[in-house]
Parts: sequence; structure tokens; C-alpha cells
Amino acid sequence: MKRALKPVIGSALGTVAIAFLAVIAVVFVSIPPVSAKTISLNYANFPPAPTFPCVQMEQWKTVVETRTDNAVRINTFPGGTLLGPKEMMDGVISGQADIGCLCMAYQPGRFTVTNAVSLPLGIPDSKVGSLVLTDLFNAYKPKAFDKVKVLALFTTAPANIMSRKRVATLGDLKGMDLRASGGAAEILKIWGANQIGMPMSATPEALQKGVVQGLFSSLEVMKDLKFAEECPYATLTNTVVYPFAVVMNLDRWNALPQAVKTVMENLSREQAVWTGTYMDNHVNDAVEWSKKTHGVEFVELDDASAATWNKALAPITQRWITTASEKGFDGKAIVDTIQHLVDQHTKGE
Ligand code: DTR
Repeated sequence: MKRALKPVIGSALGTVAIAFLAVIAVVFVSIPPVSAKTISLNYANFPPAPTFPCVQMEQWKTVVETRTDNAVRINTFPGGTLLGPKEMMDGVISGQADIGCLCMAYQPGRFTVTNAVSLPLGIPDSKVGSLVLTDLFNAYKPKAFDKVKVLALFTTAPANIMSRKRVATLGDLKGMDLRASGGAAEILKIWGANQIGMPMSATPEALQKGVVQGLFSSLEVMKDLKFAEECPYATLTNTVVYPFAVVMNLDRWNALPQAVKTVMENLSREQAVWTGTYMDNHVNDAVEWSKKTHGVEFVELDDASAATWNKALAPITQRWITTASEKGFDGKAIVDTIQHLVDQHTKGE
């Protein structure tokens, strides 16, 4: 019996060794060759993976990796796993992440020029908003971005009200606690609602716990963050868009080979158009999904009400011009530039 065991153990060891070699072989075959020169970059994002800032991040990653023949590898970190919503800019400046995606509305005082696209100036959709923001940035090269390299800019689609209670008149909105970010505080105040400020990533919990009775944002979150489950009503105000920037640490940028820099720079405008188009289509998809899956009612304001709601917001832009001018910006020129760009891109020029 003892003698018979030896070949069994021997062959068992042989099998283990072969299996081990096979695993090593599979690992080496299935990992694409990473040369010593591969540049690895960490890209941080704050909201959950299914939301549009993260979808555009994955698209950007794929394009950059493909166009650099995998000389660059992008490691993506959605859901605030590397940097949170309000620490994005400083985290990239200090090098905690190489690249980060930030919503400028979360730091309203910091990005004066680019946050001006959030004024009620009639930006109709995300594609137009993204092109307006990109051109505005290139025209002004705002100082707020001096410590980073800006890789891409885009905006959301216009914001609407999503709520537990049906809202069809300003009276319905009176006293309602709505989650919103940035300049929306002024808008909601004028309409008689209370703004509860927090980043999008904190909103699912606030809705579930009843801390807020709804939110004010673009409608794609009805599907992406399942707000259709909490909000049976959406009121279509199509009010303002929110600007985002994808920024890179300057030292990491300066260390990139010129060919890689060229790929990223050439991608900037294309990324704005890709994200805008994705967002606009995805909003339509989210609306249909919310109606079909959760029976959400989308309340449309009649022309007279829409005019009243919009007219009430007119002083916001004038006030912004005054405040920006006090801070040393030519507020009137910035607003004029945006209005001109909105006209131009709405016409598709
Ligand atoms: N409207 C801004 C930005 C925003 C819109 N959709 C998403 C999705 C995920 C993160 C941010 C946003 C806001 O309400 O925060």
C-alpha cells in the first residue's frame, strides 16, 4: 500500500505543477503586453458608475488607450473611491489623482467664468451647452484652471423638478424642500421652494430618508440613480445646465510624451460633442423608461405658466453681472459671449 502511494503523490504533484504553469500561461497570454514604457494614469470621479460623468470617463479612457496604441493605460475610479465631489480640483492639483472629473457648481465661488453657463440663458440641451462651455473656456482661459491641464468640458442637459408631490404651479412648489446644487439656490428661492444643497452622490440617501421631497437636476438621474422609484412626478421647466471639467495634474501632464498630449488635446472638443449627444439621448431614454417602468407623470407647464416661471428668473443674470464685476471680471462681456455662443451652436453653426 505504502509503495503504491508514491506514484499517486508524484502524479498529483505533476498535475499541480502543470496546472500552475497553465495558470501562469493564461495570465500572461490574457494580459495585453504592457511595456516598461506604459504610462498609467488614475482617473477619479465622484458619482456612481452608471451616471453620465462616469460613462463619459469610460468613453474617454477607451479612446485614449486605443489612439495611443495602449501606450497609456487609464485606471478609472468611479463612486468617489479616489476623490469625493468637493475635493476633486485640489486632489488633482496635489496629485492624489492624475485626472479628475468635477462639477463646478459644487464650488460656486471658485469657477466664476465657467459657472456663468449655469445662468438662465436658454441653453436648450447638453450638446449646445458643452460646445458653449468649451468655446467660453478657450476664449477666456480662466485663471481658476491655471494649476491644472483641462482635458475636456461638458454640461448636463437642462434641469427640471423631480418630486414626490405633483407640481404644476408656483403655489404647489411653495415651501417644498428640494435638493439642488450651486446657483439653483437662487432659482428655487425665487420660485418659493427651499434649496437643500448637496452633491448628487448624497442625494439617493436624502430622498430615501425624506430629508428632501425631491430634487432639481437633469432628468437622466431618474433612471441612472433610480429616482423614478422615489419621485412619481417630474415638472418640465428646462431651466439651467451645469458645467463639468475633466482636469489633469500639471506635472503629470508636462511629463507626457508629445504624441500622447496631441491625442488628448485633439480629443477635447470631440469629447464635448460625444458627451452632449450621449446625455441628450439618454435623457429621452430615461423619460421613456420612467413612464413605462414606474408610471412617472411628466407635467408640462402651459405657455403662460412657463413664461411666468422664466420671467421671474431674469434678475439673476443682472445680479450675477454685478457680483462678477465686483470680483474683477467683465460680467457683461461674459454673458454677451455666452448668449452669442448659444445662438451660434443652437443654429448648429
Ligand atoms: N445638476 C448637477 C449635476 C448632475 C446632473 N446629473 C448628474 C449625475 C451625477 C452627478 C452629477 C450630476 C447636480 O444636480 O448635481
